[in-house]
Amino acid sequence: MASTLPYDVQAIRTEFPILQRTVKGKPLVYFDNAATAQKPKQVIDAITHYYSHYNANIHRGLHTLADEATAAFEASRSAVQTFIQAKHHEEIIFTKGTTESINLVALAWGNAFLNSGDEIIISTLEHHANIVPWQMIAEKKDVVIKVIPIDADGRLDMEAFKKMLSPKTKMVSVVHASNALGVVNPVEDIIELAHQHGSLVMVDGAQSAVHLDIDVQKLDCDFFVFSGHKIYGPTGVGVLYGKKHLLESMPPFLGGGEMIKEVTFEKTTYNELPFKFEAGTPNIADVIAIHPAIEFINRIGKAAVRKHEADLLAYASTKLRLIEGLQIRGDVEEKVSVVSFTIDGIHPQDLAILLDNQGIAVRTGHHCAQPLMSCLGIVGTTRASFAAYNTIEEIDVLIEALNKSIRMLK
Ligand code: C6P
Repeated sequence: MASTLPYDVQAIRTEFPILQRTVKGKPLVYFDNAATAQKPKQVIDAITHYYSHYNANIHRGLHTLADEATAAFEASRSAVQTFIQAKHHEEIIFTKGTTESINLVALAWGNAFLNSGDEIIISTLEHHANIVPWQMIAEKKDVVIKVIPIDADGRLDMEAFKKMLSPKTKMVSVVHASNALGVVNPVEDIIELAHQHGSLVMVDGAQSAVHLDIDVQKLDCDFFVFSGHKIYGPTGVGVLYGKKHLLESMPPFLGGGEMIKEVTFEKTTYNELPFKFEAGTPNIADVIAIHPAIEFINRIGKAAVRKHEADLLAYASTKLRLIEGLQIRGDVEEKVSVVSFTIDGIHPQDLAILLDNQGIAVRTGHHCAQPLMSCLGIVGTTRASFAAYNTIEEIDVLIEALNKSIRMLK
């Protein structure tokens, strides 16, 4: 396919050491980016540099290393603030990842503000991380969870959503882009409608933050969450964005050092934002390494990457549609670069093993979205997800390997 690439993909590939390796004697084709993206050298180096040159605890020490570590940690917070266009620095809370961020809101906000009979709305497309924490708090608080249905292609039924909204709705928590299908939800409309009914909205941006331009002020979402490792950063670090007045009104999630102002055995007063929600020594090195990950994305530009990934998705989808018995799940216009498919008579797990033997990493199974799989009437899918460093040639390798695997399995 003749594609006018907006940047030099081969040059970008040289920044990722792992892309040089082989798997089972074949060049690695890494199409499991929705699970976790590979890391450029700058991110890996930032972690090594921290431990080699200025490893120290932050916000507490009165010495040079502590000052340097604190400055780098807070510079990362500023980079995240700009990355998602948050109004205030202190609206950025560092967590372990999307999962912890959602738990923080569900449990800390939910404990304080949910009452018996209240309602929470989620969607059929949710990852387990945006289902289970709500079930935990719903059980405790006697709250009802409602689920927005989807059509056969994974589009949300917005008419059904409108009918679900009522003064009882206290929180709408929806995924921005589905990890299992790639479908992008109309979160702008969801936020506007929910706000008209007085409900808060949390957006699970685990799959959208790396692909889409995020402006939390324009979106007007109340909470936005994502993970560092899916934006070319390290594992073990994520972000909770919350509107300042909401975070201020919420009780802390965890108690301990850093989150306090003053402790006596009789009473403790809590620290100001963002420290109120960052109890204990944080994952300093990995928070610092989010900064070069964001710089990497900004250097190429999200629009250029989006164009490249859209080309990859269109090419892969066209080729996949030619395979007999193959069905793309979530075959809609508004998608991030995820293609999920099933093949008649073939179990995704068997396919994954054969693809791995040919050096290709894809994800198979329910993708931590079991209710979605049940709704679609399938056990799981095979999912290929593309990143800035993937190429058309790699898709050709996948298609050839798929055809070979199907011949072996049928
Ligand atoms: N999805 C995937 O392969 P954590 O694990 O906390 O970084 O992210 C959880 C999570 C929450 N929401 C969505 C939409 C997600 O995609 C994920 C992670 C990975 O699809 C691992 S299951």
